[in-house]
Amino acid sequence: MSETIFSKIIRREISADIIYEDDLCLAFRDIAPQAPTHILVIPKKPIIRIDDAQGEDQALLGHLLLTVKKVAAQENLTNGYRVVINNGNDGGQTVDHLHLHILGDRPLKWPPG
Ligand code: DGP
Repeated sequence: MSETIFSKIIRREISADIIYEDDLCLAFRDIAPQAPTHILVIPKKPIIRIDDAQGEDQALLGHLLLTVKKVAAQENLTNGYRVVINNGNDGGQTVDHLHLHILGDRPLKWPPG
C-alpha cells in the first residue's frame, strides 16, 4: 500500500499526541477534533480500509474494538461515546489506513451527515 501520514505517526516520523500503544495498535488525538474528545485507534498493520480486512485479521479487529473500550475508559468517557469507521469515498475516508474514531464528551446527533 502507499505510504500514509498514519504510517509516519507509527514510526514517530511526525508527531502526534499518542495516548495508548501496544504491539498491535496505536491511539492518538485527532488533529481536527469533531468533539471535545476525538481519538483515532489504528492498527500497526497497514490495512487500507475495513473492506481490505481479511479473515486472518479477525483477532486484530477484535483487539481494536477492545482497545477502543480501554481508551474510552482511560479518557473517562463514562457518559457514552461513538465509534466510527469511515470506509472509502462515500464513507468520507480521507486517510488510507484503517482507523476507528472515538468521539465523546458531548451528546452526538443521529443520523450523521
Ligand atoms: P477519515 O475522514 O475517517 O479518513 O479520518 C481521518 C482523520 O485523520 C481526520 O479526522 C483527521 C485525522 N488526521 C489527518 N491527518 C492527521 C495527522 O497528521 N495527525 C492527526 N493526529 N490526525 C490526523
